[in-house]
Amino acid sequence: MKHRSPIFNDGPITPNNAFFVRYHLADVPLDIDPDKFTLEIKGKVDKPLKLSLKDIRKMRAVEIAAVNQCSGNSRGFFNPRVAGGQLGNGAMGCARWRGVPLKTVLDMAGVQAGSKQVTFNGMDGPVTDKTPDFIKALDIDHARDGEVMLAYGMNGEDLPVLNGFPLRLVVPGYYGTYWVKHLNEVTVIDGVYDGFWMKSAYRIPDTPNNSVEPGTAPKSTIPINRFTVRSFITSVSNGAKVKAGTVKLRGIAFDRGKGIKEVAVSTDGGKTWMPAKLGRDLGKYAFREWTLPVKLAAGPQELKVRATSNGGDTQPMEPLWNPAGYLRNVVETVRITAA
Ligand SMILES: Nc1nc2c(c(=O)[nH]1)N[C@H]1C(S)=C(S)[C@@H](COP(=O)(O)O)O[C@H]1N2
Ligand SMILES: [Mo]
Repeated sequence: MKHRSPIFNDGPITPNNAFFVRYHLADVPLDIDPDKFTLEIKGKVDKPLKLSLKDIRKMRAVEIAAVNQCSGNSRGFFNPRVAGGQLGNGAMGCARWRGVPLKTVLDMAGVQAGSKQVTFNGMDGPVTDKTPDFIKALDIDHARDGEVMLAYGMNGEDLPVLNGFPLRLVVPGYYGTYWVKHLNEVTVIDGVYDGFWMKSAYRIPDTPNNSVEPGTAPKSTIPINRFTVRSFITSVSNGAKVKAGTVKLRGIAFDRGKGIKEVAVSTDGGKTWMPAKLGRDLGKYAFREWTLPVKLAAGPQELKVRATSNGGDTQPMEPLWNPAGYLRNVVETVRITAA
């Protein structure tokens, strides 16, 4: 079938060779020697560490299925338009990540009292000295929550080179910007990190729904953090032609980590909604599959899908707006023709 999403219609796990790739800096390390690679844990710790990949692989491993989504996923649909990569809906994916909890190595190093944040730096670098290095930060309690992970495995394989080989941060429920790739430097600090990629970039309005009147600037901002709840129809896409009668729709939903409570579908422009059947549950951070057979009469059809999380969050019928084009989660509409 032509009009469906080949990446996301194949179950809740996104294959490694179909997973999106995103970088800020041009100097991407393509030939890291895993035998020479080291991860440094330093800063406000009692015992600074230098761990080899072997050291890390020897520690007790954990696995989690979690969605990685770029903050700017779907930015290209913003109206009025905003600056930045005009992404469609493909800058997201769900994988089984394998590695060790960040907490394990932080505990080994011994975080000192009064520490406030942990910063993360990878091996890629800027090509000019005017570009700030890509460094991200998490609050110390978040970094030690046992879920934030140093991952070396993705869907049963080593991390692909462009997804962060040999080690990346996995921050379940949080936007991809925090999922630092080729991670080799973890620094515990006693202040709030004020580098460019935290202080100036990746900020959202400090308002209800983190949105502002379209075209206006927020008075104050906060660092982007957890995902908004989203859902997609993956079995048909805009422009598809289907046979009139019963059509089995399917798709995916995900949220910030509460898990999906309900997915509903409308075939009448949002007047009435039918609950879909939820599929395999791979955990509260993963894509959740859904299916629903609907009856479609001959003619143009407008299909809508809306998810609600266990936290009670749901998707707006009208898009919210912010100047950086983040957090998009309007109810998606797919227009098809039944004949
Ligand atoms: N070292 C490094 N890590 C990085 C980035 C980067 O530019 N450099 N970009 C981040 C952003 S913005 C996103 S969306 C994710 C994308 O992860 P992926 O390329 O594995 O899909 O990586 C994050 N980790
Ligand atoms: Mo991103």
